[in-house]
Amino acid sequence: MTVYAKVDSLGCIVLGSSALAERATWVAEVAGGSAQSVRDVREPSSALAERARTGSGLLFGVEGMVLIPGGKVRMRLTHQRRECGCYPDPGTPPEAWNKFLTGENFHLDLSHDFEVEVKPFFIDEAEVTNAEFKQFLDATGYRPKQAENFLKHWPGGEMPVELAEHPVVYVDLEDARTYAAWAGKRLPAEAEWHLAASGPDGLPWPWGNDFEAARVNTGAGTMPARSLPEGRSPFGCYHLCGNVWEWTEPRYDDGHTRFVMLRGGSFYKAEGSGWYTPGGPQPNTSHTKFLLMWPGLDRCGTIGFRCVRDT
Ligand SMILES: [Ca+2]
Repeated sequence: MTVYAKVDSLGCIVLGSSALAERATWVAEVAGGSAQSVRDVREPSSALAERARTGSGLLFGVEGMVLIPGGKVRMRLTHQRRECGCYPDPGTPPEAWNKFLTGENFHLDLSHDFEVEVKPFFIDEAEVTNAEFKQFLDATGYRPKQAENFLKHWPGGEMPVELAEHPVVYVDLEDARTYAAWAGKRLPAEAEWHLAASGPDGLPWPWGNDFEAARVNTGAGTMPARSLPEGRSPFGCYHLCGNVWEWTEPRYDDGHTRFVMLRGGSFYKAEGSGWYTPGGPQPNTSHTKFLLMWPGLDRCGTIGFRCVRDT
């Protein structure tokens, strides 16, 4: 395991309070250094600017991952109810699912505001790529029991070379979980993903307070997972907003539906109707309830994932 300990990289974490300064100190201690630079994340340090310019370099983490200090994560989120809630939802207990199948109740926006305590963890700086997923397949021979639409974007089961560095898609929750376990990782809890995307200041977008189209994938397909460095999160992660939606844990089951909360949005924006899933890049204040039905349907060209690892 490669541990990177560039103390000056701390400049991109933060921070405006003593509690956050303590996190920075903790990060430095874990990395074997000491906190020397504490700045506001909205004004990136020269180190971060350099990393953003070159698209390279790591914060404190295992290779390809960044360290996220633990702490309380404030989950201020909104989503469309879509058949009951996503829990915790005040007034929407799982057993009341049949009151929310039609009409206003079905389409109602639900807002959450609660806190979750998370432990420190590492998170992939980028979505898992097709090349990385191919390594997993080559090493394990993995094939899902229900293979419908599995890697549908790989003609004849062969990874298109031009997509090697793009996020892998057409993988369901179990495919992603299996990859993560092989890599010695796991999928992120939603609160972990949320913290990685919004930073300690709870930013509405990974880079700041306002949407900026130049920082996200607005094209007609996926982009390389390590592109658009100007859209990186406070901790240096790529494409937490957009490119492809990302699986989070846990999988919920309220007796009526099984579902997973997806985060970040994708390049794709359906037009012409109301849809279960919102289109385009999504802010950190939004998540969506993705109903699980069948692996073949759960595998989509707009859903990928990244992994986390405990410290
Ligand atoms: Ca993404």
